[in-house]
Amino acid sequence: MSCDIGLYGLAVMGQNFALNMASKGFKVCVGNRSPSKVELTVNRAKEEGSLPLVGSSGPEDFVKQLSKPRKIVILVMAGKPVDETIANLSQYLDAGDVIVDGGNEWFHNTLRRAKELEPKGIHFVGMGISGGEEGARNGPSLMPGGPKAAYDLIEPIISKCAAQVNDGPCTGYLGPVGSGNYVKMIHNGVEYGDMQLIAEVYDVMKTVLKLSNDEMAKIFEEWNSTELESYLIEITSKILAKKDDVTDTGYVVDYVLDKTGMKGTGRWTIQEAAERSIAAPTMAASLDTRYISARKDERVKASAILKGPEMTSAEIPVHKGQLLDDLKSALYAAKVCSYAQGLGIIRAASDDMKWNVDLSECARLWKGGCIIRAALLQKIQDALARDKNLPNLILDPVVAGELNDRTAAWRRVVVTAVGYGVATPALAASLNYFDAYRRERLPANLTQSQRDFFGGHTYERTDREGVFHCLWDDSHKSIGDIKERT
Ligand code: NBP
Repeated sequence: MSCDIGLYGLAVMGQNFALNMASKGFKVCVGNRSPSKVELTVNRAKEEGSLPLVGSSGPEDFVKQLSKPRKIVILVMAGKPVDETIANLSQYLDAGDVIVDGGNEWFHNTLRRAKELEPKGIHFVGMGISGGEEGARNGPSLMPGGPKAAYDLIEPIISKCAAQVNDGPCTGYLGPVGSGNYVKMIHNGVEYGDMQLIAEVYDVMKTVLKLSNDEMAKIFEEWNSTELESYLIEITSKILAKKDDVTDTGYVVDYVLDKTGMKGTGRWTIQEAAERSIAAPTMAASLDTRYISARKDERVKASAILKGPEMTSAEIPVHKGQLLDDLKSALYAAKVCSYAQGLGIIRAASDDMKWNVDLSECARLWKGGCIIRAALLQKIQDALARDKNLPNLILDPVVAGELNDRTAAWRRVVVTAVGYGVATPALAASLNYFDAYRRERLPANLTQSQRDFFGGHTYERTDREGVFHCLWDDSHKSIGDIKERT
């Protein structure tokens, strides 16, 4: 059969996305470096109701089975495997064909590949996919960036395969090549922030309030029908409630080693934030915490040497109901600030790269299918649609009102956690971001004065136009020959 689309790379994501496309009625040809996964996928397609999916014996056979212009989704490990796969396939492709890389790829690699394929007339699209195995099979969030003509060719297929929400499929044209990978990278950075914020709330519940796993599971379950409704809150409740069937005592989560792994997209997010001069303290705190978690051996030693405050509720009184309400408010507010940071990075990159990414569209296609899907995203979408030029999400009047309503609770949580020696770097980072951003005047006047003192870096004044340099003391006469520059 002549296939509508090809999928090359049949690990977790590829297999499931191929079956997803086939179950929507598209004829799919699949290929993989190791033939065994081709066979496995073909068998799965048969078992799942004779889905229209065929295998291939190698790159040439794979390409031969596709109708023109050919559309190919690659889902192999990011980096070199993508280059090798493109090289193997492109020798059989023609001008006008489309390659879509669905991996978590560094956007500069995507830009390079698009350039390399340009002379052959092959269109290249970088499309972030979120939702893991389950999402890939039943409806992920798809974040494509590439030539519009190429997007138009794949749109009928990806729109049907993406998660569907109140206002359509969780996919849409994000912009030129690179933008899709970029938005996915920031999605992952935001995911790091969300996960860390939830972990800190869990730590306060467990360490300060001494709640049981079942109590915490119930609270997260309740929160999932409030403004905190989200996939990550939902699975947190399920994780906390899961009994251990290896030992038949206790809960799985309590046996899980406290070391968090990572694959790189969180680090890229922070590198990019620095590259674009955008503050992203919540996501940076989340990344730092993963680094600290990885140093388990050192922490074990430190726990015997370094002392915490050993606070008791007599010294810092805590009222359980109040602290739980406060945690809920703090989690929501801190999450909003984290999203503001992530969207700020996308805006800065989009401006620099002239991608013209619509931020409300990003929020829209994160509403379903992906790991950060959350009720909050509708509010974010609405805020960014109200004012496309909003410099920061937290300047939207509705969002600002929600933050202002929660600051007292948020501060109480951070103060309590500090008092008890429970690290809450992301909750505190978001609060500090909020407190720095809302201040008309920061102590940056002193910092800039110091820069001028030791380095002659000059400063601007509040009372007149121009650039100034001051002779701060006699020892700095050597750099003080410019007293005032305008
Ligand atoms: P992996 O990232 O684990 O990659 C395994 C696939 O890459 C296999 O098909 C493997 O072929 C192929 N491959 C490798 Br490794 N080296 C190759 C080479 N030199 N040439 C050709 N193929 C090669 O798969 P995944 O977890 O399904 O993820 C695929 C992409 O989607 C990645 O970029 C990932 O970051 C991204 N992603 C993953 C998830 C998730 O939940 N797993 C979620 C969202 C996005 P083989 O079978 O012959 O070894």
